[in-house]
Amino acid sequence: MPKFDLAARARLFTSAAFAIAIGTGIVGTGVFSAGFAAAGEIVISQKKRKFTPSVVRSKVGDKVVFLNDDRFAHNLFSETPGHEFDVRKQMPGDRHVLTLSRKGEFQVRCAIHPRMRMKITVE
Ligand SMILES: [Cu+2]
Repeated sequence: MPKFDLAARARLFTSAAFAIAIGTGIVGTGVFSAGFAAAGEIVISQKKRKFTPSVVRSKVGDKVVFLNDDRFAHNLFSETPGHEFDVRKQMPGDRHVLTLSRKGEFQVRCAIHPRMRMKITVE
């Protein structure tokens, strides 16, 4: 059997898998828009010692992804009762994922840069 046959089959398989993935995505979107709350992902950039966006409204189950887009370390934390966390040192380029597990409003700050602060409201 010539070699290109195998390659052609591999390509066919890959495109079929891709089509299935797209199909699932469409079905998934349809199901979620029918009334089930899909867990969302909110990306927050830390750049020039600022959070962008600095005010976030979200739902229980959502994930907040904090990206360090600066060239120096940050240290995310919250002292709001019931929402405490401390990331410690977050190096440039690092991602930190926070899953929002309870309702409420809390402030996120940086222990290294006191002016960095933002608010997350979980509904
Ligand atoms: Cu910082």
